[in-house]
Amino acid sequence: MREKVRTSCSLNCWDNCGFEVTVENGQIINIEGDSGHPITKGKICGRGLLLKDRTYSDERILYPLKKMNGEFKRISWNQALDEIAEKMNEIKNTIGPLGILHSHDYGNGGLLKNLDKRFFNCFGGVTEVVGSLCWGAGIESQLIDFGNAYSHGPDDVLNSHYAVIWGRNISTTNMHLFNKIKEAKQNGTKVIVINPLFNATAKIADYFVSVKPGMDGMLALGVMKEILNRGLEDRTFINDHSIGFENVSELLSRLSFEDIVAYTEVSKNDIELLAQAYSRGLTMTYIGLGMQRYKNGGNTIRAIDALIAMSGNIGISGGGANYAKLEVGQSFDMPALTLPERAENIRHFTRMEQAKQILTAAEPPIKMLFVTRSNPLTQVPDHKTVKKAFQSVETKVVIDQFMTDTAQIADYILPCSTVFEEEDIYYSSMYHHYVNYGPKIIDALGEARSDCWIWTELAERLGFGADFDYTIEQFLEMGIGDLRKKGFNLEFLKKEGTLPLPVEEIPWANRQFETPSGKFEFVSERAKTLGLAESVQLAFPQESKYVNKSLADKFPYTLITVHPQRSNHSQYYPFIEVLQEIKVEISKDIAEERDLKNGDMVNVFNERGQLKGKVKIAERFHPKTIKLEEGQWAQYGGTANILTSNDVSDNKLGSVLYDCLVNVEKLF
Ligand SMILES: Nc1nc2c(c(=O)[nH]1)N[C@H]1C(S)=C(S)[C@@H](COP(=O)(O)OP(=O)(O)OC[C@H]3O[C@@H](n4cnc5c(=O)[nH]c(N)nc54)[C@H](O)[C@@H]3O)O[C@H]1N2
Ligand SMILES: Nc1nc2c(c(=O)[nH]1)N[C@H]1C(S)=C(S)[C@@H](COP(=O)(O)OP(=O)(O)OC[C@H]3O[C@@H](n4cnc5c(=O)[nH]c(N)nc54)[C@H](O)[C@@H]3O)O[C@H]1N2
Ligand SMILES: [Mo]
Repeated sequence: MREKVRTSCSLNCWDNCGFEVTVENGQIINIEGDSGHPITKGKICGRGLLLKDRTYSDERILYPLKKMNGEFKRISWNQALDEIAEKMNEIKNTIGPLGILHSHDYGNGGLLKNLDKRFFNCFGGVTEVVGSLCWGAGIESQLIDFGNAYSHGPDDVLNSHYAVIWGRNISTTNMHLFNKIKEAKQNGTKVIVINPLFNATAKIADYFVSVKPGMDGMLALGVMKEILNRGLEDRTFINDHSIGFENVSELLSRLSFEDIVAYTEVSKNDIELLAQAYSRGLTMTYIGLGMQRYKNGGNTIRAIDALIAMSGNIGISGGGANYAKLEVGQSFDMPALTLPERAENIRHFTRMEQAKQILTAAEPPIKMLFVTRSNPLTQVPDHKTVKKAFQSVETKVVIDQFMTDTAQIADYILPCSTVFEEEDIYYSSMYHHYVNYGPKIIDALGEARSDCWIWTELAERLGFGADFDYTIEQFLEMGIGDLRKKGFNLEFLKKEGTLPLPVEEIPWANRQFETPSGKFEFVSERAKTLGLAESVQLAFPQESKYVNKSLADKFPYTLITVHPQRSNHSQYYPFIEVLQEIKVEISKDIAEERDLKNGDMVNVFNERGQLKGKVKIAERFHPKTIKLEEGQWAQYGGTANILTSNDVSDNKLGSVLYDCLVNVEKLF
């Protein structure tokens, strides 16, 4: 029998697409977009389509594996779970539960994926990772400025005169926003793209502003200075709804346009154009994740927030500082699901520095590692240190579907099911507020099991089975919590396939901010208490001539390691042949300086490591920039994170993935 079932994409992405899956005799035979989904409207990308191939791939791990004498051998679930539970108890009883590190990311957007935290909390609390490789610096900045990180509803850009896509590549990473921007453009909205790399998003721009990597904060300062010079700032907002603007104007008075043009490598003309767009309004800004992956990333986002605020683009339809949509994840009852109060003790490592911290941890040292929903050996910066640190841990458990670079070094691999083999609900706190229902559509292949099943079985063996003695439906209800009172319920979601969360269409419309002062904070006491700068500063990337001249002399090019169009991070490299070759895209001036032609093989290197790849010259990249795609597997040449630094951003919770100087040499 053939039937069509509505479900969801599970990938870590802005779009959280609705799927319609055709099933015949218990097999998925086709995936297409759910045309009834109000946001994604039947259009999905290649990554979504390939979830079927991932499910049925011959490469999939379908049985628990244990490494014995250097080789993986199939074992039973009982053996795997008994041995892992025994090891956990042994560590708890000798050095304490903090000797276990839970390293995870967001490889799957299901609500019940958060049960890993419930498991480790109920165990007594382990060493957990905090901060984010992805967007940590910007989130922290918006928490400081606004008190939270909210975005406008997807349709509101149709009311904007200008849409500024600042440091994002939406044509590749957020296709439904890209389509919405094209619609807005037809409606008369002018599109401005600010990026060091001219990409497919830039192609639809009315204005493209090419900026020196890591200098966007300075650019925002320049635009504010121009707005002030013209007397076009929104004095009502500044006086009535913000505090501390004097600090920003004082900083601006110390900066000349000559300096700003020299630092940003953006012309005065372009600065004037941006000032005009922002002060005329209504200007919708899509603040990207790219430009906060620098040492000065937190400061950059605070400067851009400040520009959007002082120009009067906050809390109005057609405006906005869209960075994240945290109101989505915050709608669920995470404490009920994860039971934080059950952890007696917790130690935190940052995601960026986890490897360094494993190597130096004492009292207790890390004796056991659990990796869930992530592939740190490919995705975490400073790969050499990550590999060394992870390998040094006595017992390593990886829950995954594939033999990733991280799974390769595991002692136990526990095979988990895919989105089609388990029931959950899916959301993304990035772009829109629709939650998708994902029913269990097919039986799990082989002996793959859901993460939830794995935690339940382990909890039983460890003596807290009662905390997991719930059905999937009960867990989902637990997470939905008080949303029921607002008309969002599981029954209705199952029937409809997707439902909107009750969130504001226009954040901060009432000008009541969630900061300590209740106002937009150009100056923040909270930041000061956290040991951070209280307001926007003059700040540079750490790997730049302004901070480290000798490093910049040795390694003159900035390496930006963006997200691959055809893969979600590392997840599709084994399936797509063209991805298996490393492509080094270089700006024209580098080609001239190093005498390189398209197709030449080069070595990209710095003090952390090196990578080999094939040159492609990009005519319109900002001078001295190189682009690589992240996610590459070791067997196909190695991850870009061989070259990146594991330092943390200025506000301690973000990565500095793109704050990375390299050199290139031609290979023969
Ligand atoms: N196809 C695909 N889509 C994805 C993902 C994927 O792996 N593949 N991943 C998903 C995830 S987890 C995320 S976080 C999002 C990320 O979505 P995006 O933020 O759109 O994607 P990135 O590749 O991180 O893009 C960073 C952008 O920042 C630019 N950039 C780098 N440095 C600077 C700078 O100094 N200034 C400015 N102005 N721009 C700069 C880069 O050129 C690039 O265009 O995408 C999601 N969608
Ligand atoms: N150089 C560089 N590095 C980067 C970035 C960059 O731009 N440049 N981007 C950063 C960003 S934005 C992000 S978000 C991170 C992403 O980092 P990761 O989340 O570690 O990246 P993925 O490759 O998506 O790995 C997710 C893993 O989870 C597995 N998985 C999928 N579904 C499930 C499931 O249901 N359960 C379990 N247990 N596992 C599952 C997948 O098979 C895959 O191996 O990478 C960061 N690293
Ligand atoms: Mo991300």
